[in-house]
Amino acid sequence: MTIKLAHTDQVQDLFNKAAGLDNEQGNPRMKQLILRIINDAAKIIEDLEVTQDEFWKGVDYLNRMGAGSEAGLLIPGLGLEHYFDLLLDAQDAAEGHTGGTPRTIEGPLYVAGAPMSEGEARMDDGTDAGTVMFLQGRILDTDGTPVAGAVVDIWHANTNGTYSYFDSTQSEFNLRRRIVTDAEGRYRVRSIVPSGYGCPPEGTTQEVLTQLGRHGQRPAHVHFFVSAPGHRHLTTQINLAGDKFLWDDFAYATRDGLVGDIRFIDDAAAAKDRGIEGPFA
Ligand code: MBD
Ligand code: FE
Repeated sequence: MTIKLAHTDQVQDLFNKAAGLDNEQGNPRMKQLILRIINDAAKIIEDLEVTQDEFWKGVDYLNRMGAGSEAGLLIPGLGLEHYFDLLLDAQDAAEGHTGGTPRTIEGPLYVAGAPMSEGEARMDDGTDAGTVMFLQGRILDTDGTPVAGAVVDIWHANTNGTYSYFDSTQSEFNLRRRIVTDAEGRYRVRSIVPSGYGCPPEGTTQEVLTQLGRHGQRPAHVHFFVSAPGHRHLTTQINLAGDKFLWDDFAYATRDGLVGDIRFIDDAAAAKDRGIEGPFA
């Protein structure tokens, strides 16, 4: 026996009122979103015969997830942040916008306001005995013209796979910098090779992933925001080739075109031959 109670006029009336549709106050967009969420929740309860026990376990989960600030971690783990990449790509393709570096997810660990410098920066505070990493590139528009004065906002994890601000043992803005590109669109940084990220093993995100038979690991990666006046903001990453989790990323952020080969060079003179001149400041 299936009762489609959520579809009845009585219930729709209730939800309309609950979403404030019978008043003139508030925010219309919020009303639209909340009405849809209430409706879809009710349909899930009916269709999947959600028990009272499951319902209250879900409520408790949301409280615990919020208490641990893990909402932004569960969302990419469920593929819902990468879904935006697919949606925006499809919209671009439909509008004939092609080329350029692919976008990928931002993730929950960005912090605004990193130190800004012209052309180059050192990103690490020198306290982590990691492998020195030189990372450099050019910002080009989709015609291949260099973009001078673009802001390249870079952030990545340390050798423990943890990020400053979220890891209180690191100094403020460690491994977070903004570099303004030079006249040729170039930026370069000295940093340390990051390690991959793992969801907190005792956290609420891993709790769900375990129920799904999944791990919560990301490959080693470096995040980028690129912005310039008159250009669309780009959110992207370089995921490091050779990482065990490169194509087994719990957040689905690794994409074709966003895999970076890391070349290990022991000899500073050989590095200079490749156009790498460090250390910077
Ligand atoms: C990360 O470092 C990250 O980039 C994402 C997407 C999710 C969790 C941690
Ligand atoms: Fe990350």
